[in-house]
Amino acid sequence: MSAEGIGARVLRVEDPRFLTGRGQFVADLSFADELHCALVRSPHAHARIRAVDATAATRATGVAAVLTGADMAADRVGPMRCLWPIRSKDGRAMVEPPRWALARERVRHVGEPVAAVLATSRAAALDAAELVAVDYEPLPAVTDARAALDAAAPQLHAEAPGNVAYRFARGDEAAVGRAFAAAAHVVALDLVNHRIAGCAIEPRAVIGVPGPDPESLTLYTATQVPHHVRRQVAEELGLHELAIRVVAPDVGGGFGYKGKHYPEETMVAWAARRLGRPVKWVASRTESFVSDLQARDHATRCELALDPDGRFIALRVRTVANLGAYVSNIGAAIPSAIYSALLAGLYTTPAIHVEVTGVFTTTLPTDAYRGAGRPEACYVLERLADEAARELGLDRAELRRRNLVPASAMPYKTPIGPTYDCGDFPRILARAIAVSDYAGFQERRRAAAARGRLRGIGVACFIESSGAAPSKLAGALGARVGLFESAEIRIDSTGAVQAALGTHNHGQGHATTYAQILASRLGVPLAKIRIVEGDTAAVPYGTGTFGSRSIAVGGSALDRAALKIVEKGKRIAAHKLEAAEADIEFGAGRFQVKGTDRVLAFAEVARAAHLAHDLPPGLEPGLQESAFYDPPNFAFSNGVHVCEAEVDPETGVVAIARYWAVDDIGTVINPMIVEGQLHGAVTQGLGQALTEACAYDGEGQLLSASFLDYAIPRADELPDFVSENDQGQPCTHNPLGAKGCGEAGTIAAPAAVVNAVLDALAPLGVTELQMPLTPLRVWEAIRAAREQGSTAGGA
Ligand code: MCN
Repeated sequence: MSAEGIGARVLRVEDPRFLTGRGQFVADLSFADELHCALVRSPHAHARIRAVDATAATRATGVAAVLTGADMAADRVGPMRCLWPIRSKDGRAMVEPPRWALARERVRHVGEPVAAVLATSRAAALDAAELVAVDYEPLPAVTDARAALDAAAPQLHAEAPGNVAYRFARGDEAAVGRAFAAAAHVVALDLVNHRIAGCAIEPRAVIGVPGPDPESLTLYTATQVPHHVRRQVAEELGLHELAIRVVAPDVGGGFGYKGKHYPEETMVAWAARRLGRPVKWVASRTESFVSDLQARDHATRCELALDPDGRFIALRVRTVANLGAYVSNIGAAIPSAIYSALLAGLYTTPAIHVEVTGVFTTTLPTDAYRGAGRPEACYVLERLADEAARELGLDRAELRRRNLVPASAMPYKTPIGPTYDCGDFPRILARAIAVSDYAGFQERRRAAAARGRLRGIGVACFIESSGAAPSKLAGALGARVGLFESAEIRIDSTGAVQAALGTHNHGQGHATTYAQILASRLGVPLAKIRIVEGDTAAVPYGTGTFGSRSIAVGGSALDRAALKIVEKGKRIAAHKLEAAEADIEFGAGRFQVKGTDRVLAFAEVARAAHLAHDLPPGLEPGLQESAFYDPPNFAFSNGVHVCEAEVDPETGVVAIARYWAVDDIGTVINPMIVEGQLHGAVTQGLGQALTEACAYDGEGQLLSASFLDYAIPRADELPDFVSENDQGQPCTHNPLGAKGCGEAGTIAAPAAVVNAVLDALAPLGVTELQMPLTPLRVWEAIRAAREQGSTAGGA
């Protein structure tokens, strides 16, 4: 391992710029003659738009235009189409009602954009937006997906009777039925995986700059997926893709929800072209809460069948998934194709059947948030495993151990679809049990009791389909996008390296880890390597960053392109050193004739390539290569997380005492960055488990539209995290052996925390709790258990 290459714990090269205030985010950019945009958003969850009167707003100082859905219709702007439609179990296509960037005739969630005010300052635009008079006829709201399935529920879309978008099914229903009939034990749970919101530091922002020729447009947007946005906006505006350049400069966190195309991008692009002036829209924090995609929102009935020895013999899952008012990009696929694929988890359960009903409600659309489908699957499995252990009187770690897929079974084809290429799950569990001193827990429980606290321990095993993954599979499952990645490497005449990738860095440290890969492959110091992402004009093509795919897919493309650079370098070196190409070896930045001291440094070869004075016959000048990489499979990261929590029985306050994570993410590029990723993701998982929730009232008003009401975790509430990476099982099918790490914590943490808190409350007889475990909810559960205890005692 070189001091800077793969495996080195180097500090992030991008940080000095951010720490000294030199980051450049979309809101930092301004353009001559720009107009500021304020959006008039629906105050109703559901309403018919009778009329929009923009007269007063249009006359207000500084206002250049007020645009509505009718103007957009007149300009024939197309609907926003989702990227992954799903088929119902009867083979029918999912219902995808049109979603317009500015509402037409009806609004279906609070915050839906209705009109755009363009003015010479942000203040003028915001003031004038207050003057737009929209005549709404309010209609009844329904925010709970199960309630939306009721025959009497308000109907959102004429084309979706019963508010159903799809009824998805996967697995062998008959085999599951047979196994349940023969089971020694059956455990069942009703779980709510509630709705949460991503809360990046930087609110979303978009700027559209027309020109220089009439067809072209540059769109600056805080996105994780510049090429997807380019394609979607091009389709909606009827342009070819190359007419639009999408730039996602520094982005202050994305967490999945910025990985999707938004109405504001369509609206800004269209308005800028229509008015022939730059148009800028920047969300406020409250506006973010009512316009950013939300996530999770599952109601699930799940049942696990076990044999007399506690082996899982079948799993049956029925989920009602709240899609919100419209189908967002991947919003339909996350609770169906993606969630269902991981319901085998780390276990050998031979028969699995899952049904998911995707439902429209008068809420913000749901889509990805860190984990996207994987935390929901993990929650189902790990809550069931604990419940099974409790009902069978088995130790929870022991029950899991009995059911793990052994390393000898790899590659392991799950009954639900995916084939895991590698993994040693029993070793990971054993390590997690050892590092967390699981065996010594009872002592810590007693010590906590002496302090008046109830202490519990929770375990969660997880698998993640990181490195999303074969384009062919995505196509077979209905996706309208591929999942490959591209990298282009340019070497200048001094041997300095610039690499452009189709992924996007919004906090993950790509400028460092990609450079570390190049340092290893090309022997060039980090100081001479520059990574470019987030500009469709600078990158050959890209899919973007989501699903913890950058290292496994983008990194692999980079590795391939680096290999091509070395191959070309070898041809040049062989020619210059008058040796056979097969005799040239490359290492530590030097081309050397095997067994001799005849050497050319990488920079010398680069210079020769650029001078082209003396190249092998037929070889093109220059040193620049690109590679497109389409992975043959997902990279199955996995791990076991253990949490200890203490409950104050008088207040219901939960404190996370300790948290241990043992993960298998294959080859680790930068252990420090991986630790940071884990800490961030675990924190977000703890947030979901304990405090975060999007709350709607009966009229569909979002009650949690500020940080006073939406409670994200704070540093002083967090324990020390102990994390370890087991590198014994590198991914078998990508050239780095790397598996993704970005989401591991959000996947495992909610289940680990809830299992720990239920364990803490077990002595009181509490067996059921739904997230988030707010003090009130926990205290109420304790009180109910005590009351029941005293009634039972008195009876
Ligand atoms: N890495 C590594 N060795 C590995 C795996 C990863 O050194 N075996 C490094 C990578 O090189 C990269 C980082 O860890 O620098 C994360 O890599 P990866 O797991 O490939 O994930 P992505 O880069 O694709 O990031 C996406 C993932 C997701 S899906 C969300 S959501 C997320 C996240 O990462 N959002 C984030 N981490 C985030 N971190 C920050 N700060 N902000 C966000 O919005």
